[in-house]
Amino acid sequence: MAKAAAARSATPRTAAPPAPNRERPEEPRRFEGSKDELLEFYRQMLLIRRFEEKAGQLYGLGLIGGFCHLYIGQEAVAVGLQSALEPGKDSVVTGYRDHGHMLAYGIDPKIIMAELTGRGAGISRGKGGSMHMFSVEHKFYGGHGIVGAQVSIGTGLGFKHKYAEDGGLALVYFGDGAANQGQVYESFNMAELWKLPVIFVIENNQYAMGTSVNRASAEDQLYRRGESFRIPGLQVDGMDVLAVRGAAETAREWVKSGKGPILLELKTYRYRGHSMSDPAKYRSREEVQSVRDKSDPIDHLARELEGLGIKEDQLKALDKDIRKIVADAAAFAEESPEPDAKELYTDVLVDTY
Ligand SMILES: Cc1ncc(C[n+]2csc(CCOP(=O)(O)OP(=O)(O)O)c2C)c(N)n1
Ligand SMILES: [Mg+2]
Repeated sequence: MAKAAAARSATPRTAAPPAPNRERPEEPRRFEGSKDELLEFYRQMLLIRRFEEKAGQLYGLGLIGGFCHLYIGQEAVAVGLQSALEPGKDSVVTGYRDHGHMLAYGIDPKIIMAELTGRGAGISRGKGGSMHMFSVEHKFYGGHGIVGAQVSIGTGLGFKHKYAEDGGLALVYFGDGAANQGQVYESFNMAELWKLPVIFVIENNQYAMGTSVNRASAEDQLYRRGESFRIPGLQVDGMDVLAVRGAAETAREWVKSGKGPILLELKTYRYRGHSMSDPAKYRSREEVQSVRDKSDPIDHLARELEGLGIKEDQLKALDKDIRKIVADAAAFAEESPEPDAKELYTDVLVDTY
């Protein structure tokens, strides 16, 4: 006892002087793209929306089994961020709400829909389903069902880019709920210590299943979550694709110049339930409607395009084309055969290692 008390009293009472301040990135500027670039963002966001609506229908028809988490409302996040990356050079990893991220990479909607319906032509040969899609060719590393697990995997991807000196970065998405997981902070520590090229992105859609961010998070300004690791954070309007793209450029410059990781908090909203089986009793219809009316990312960009002289008819024609692409993807998925029985033992561990 006496020994312990002596040890305590030997502890210095004055705190060490604060470490020098970390350099901060400049405030990002809203992206000023050409008319064609903006139209492309619009097309990609609308493709994600229509694809997800169709996935919801197919789920209702019993054609999609297991879990299915839709991305409706959050389209500007994946499109704005990934448009600033180099596919095949930079890596991306995310959670189970992953269809939009794959579409934003230009991956064929047919093979994504075939994966959702568990067909052999799917991107994971029909064996991954909604939550576990990969494309090594695009350096898209999933698709993960364990909340927060992708953050340490993504930090490893960042380590690989630095170790191999291949000039790539890792874009690591996770949710507001995942932001309270312990492994996120172990990853932050290593990423900053080793100055890894990682953009950590919190997709703050306000809810983790039925729990609102304010109810579950002591610090609900999630962009500040890297502060004790000296990782700078920026809060971004995730419903404005041009603001997202601007922030993505700032973040890309930061990590590519060797300054270590950066954290972006994207404020967004999901219109549908957590997954297809969520009755969403924890929030009012009025709350959802009000976001749809005031902040919808696709409507937002449509108004911007109309200001640039694009006629409403042109946007309607684009919507028609996209509906056709999605209908074709659904037909392809329905017509494709299920995986061959011999696939049962491929890509899975069937032995000890
Ligand atoms: C380690 C772990 N704990 C709990 C779950 C169950 N679970 C699945 S999704 C989820 C909520 C995550 O919310 P958030 O990170 O905000 O992502 P969002 O669904 O909003 O995209 C929970 C608790 C899980 N899959 N893994
Ligand atoms: Mg969430």
